[in-house]
Amino acid sequence: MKGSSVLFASVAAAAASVGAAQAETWDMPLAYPATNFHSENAEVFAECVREGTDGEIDIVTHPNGSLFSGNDIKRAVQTGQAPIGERLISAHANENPLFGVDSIPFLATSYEESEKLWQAARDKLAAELENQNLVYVYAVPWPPQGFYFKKEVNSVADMQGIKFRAYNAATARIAELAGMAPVQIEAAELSQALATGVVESFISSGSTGVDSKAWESLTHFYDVQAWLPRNVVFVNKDAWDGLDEAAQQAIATCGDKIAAEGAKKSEELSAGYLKTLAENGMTVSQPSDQLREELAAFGATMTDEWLESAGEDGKAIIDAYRAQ
Ligand code: PCA
Repeated sequence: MKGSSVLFASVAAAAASVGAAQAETWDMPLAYPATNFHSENAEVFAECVREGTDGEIDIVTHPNGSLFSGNDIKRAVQTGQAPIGERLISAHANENPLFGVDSIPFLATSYEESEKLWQAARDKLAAELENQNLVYVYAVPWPPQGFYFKKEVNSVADMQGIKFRAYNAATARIAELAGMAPVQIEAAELSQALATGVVESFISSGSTGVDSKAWESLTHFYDVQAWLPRNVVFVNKDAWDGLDEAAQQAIATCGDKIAAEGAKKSEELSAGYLKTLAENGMTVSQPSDQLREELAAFGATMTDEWLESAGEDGKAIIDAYRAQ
């Protein structure tokens, strides 16, 4: 990959300098399966860019962590090993708390709220990505996050000691607050981790529960709707700067289109995933009042912690969100 992207950068620079259109293949690493709706959106985006640039940019998606594993995608794009990629942005909250704005429990729990929060946060996130040599293109929310267990769980006391799969700092923190043992695992490895008992519970969308066939190992899903985390698509800034303005505009326009369509699709598919879990034998239900209250208290704690860590920018985002 490294060799071809270096070649790519020099070809793009040469093309820009003579003002000629040059067909380029852009490999796009994705972390989730080809059949996942995010991966399907990326395909639609690629087609849109192909059309919008008259074939100048040919984006080829590589789903399921096949080119770079989820955890390596952001760095790969920052360093130019891949010109474009998609990543669950909250997985990088340890680099900058702003990247975790979409995973603050119970702050924004519906598609409408998630959209408002993102409107309030997007420019600041894009600026931080730019500091990291990345150009923001689009983001799409996952369906609301709920808990998967292999037994009935009605309170935090019922969670004690359970091995819990985490995918970002917030999910690890919830485990800690609940007395569970967090293990960081990519979605692509989740089925295996469940089957071998490395983990026995997790929090995620119905989408990932279906992708992972959670019913093969687990029995209960609690639809707590804790937050709607986002996948963000970004371009390496040097690759971006090597494009002419028309190509940049075409990519940005496609990004806006896919962001809108992707959010709609996520919402439309949401209930169907839970139905699939139930059809495969899982008990899909609302949390008990006690569990709901205990989780809400975690949410309050974690909102305070996030505001503490995210400083002025974080406060400005939450204030702007709450003022809407
Ligand atoms: N699926 C991803 C992130 C959030 C979601 O719904 C995962 O579990 O890795």
